[in-house]
Amino acid sequence: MAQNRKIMLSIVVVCLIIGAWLTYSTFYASLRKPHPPSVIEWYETSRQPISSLWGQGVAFDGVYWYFSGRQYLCKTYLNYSIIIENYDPIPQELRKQGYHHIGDIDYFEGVIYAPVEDYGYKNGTFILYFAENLTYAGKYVKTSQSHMPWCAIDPKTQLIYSSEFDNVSSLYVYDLKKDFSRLKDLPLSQTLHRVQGGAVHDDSLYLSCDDFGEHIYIVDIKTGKVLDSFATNIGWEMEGVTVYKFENASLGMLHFIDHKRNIYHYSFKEAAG
Ligand SMILES: [Ca+2]
Repeated sequence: MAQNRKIMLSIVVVCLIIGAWLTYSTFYASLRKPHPPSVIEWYETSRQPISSLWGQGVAFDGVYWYFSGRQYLCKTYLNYSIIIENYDPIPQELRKQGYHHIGDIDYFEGVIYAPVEDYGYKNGTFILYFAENLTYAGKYVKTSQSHMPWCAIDPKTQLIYSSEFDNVSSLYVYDLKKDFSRLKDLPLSQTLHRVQGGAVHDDSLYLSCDDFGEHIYIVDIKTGKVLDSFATNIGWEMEGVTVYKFENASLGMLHFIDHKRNIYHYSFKEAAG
């Protein structure tokens, strides 16, 4: 009997110790402040006035800027002085069909990809231009998109991303390697409004939206998850965006334009959340 009582006592003591330890560790964990996660804080590094013709899109190839207007393309030096302009970029054949509005362009391997809308918003169309001289490259691809405000190419995968303009709950993904065939729709983790521009950098898609606060959204291009966003509060219509990390701190990494007024350069720092 005494032996049994000893065993029971030992079990009770062990249980009490485990219980006390669990209570203590839970209590201690609740007392400890969670480690503040580092968050990215975006800030404006500089801005420059732009030509009133450059109010739709922007791209950068590592050396030159490219700007688009509704029916206009332009290539400039880093200081925005003009190298070449095209005042009549939409091929006659497409103009006759009502194509009149170039959106936010992108650059990839010597070619400018322009997303172009028609009056009836029937078939948003990619039109390709030689980046060297901004002449029509002899290729366009119609899609079943209604609006086509922007396009952005992931140079790693050669996938081209685009979307409708408003109430955007998913992205369209086309494959350049398969002659722009529509590969899939990528659902977003949140619905975005008035999407005006896009650019891919390091597996992230940067979207510029003319929503309340003129936000930039950063999307994981593999999952569609909105990873981060911030309000620019520029107070003017948000337009195209491009991403290129400059050594020059005043140029930063993220670059976007408003409607015919400025180009803005942003950089980021890690801040305690
Ligand atoms: Ca762009």
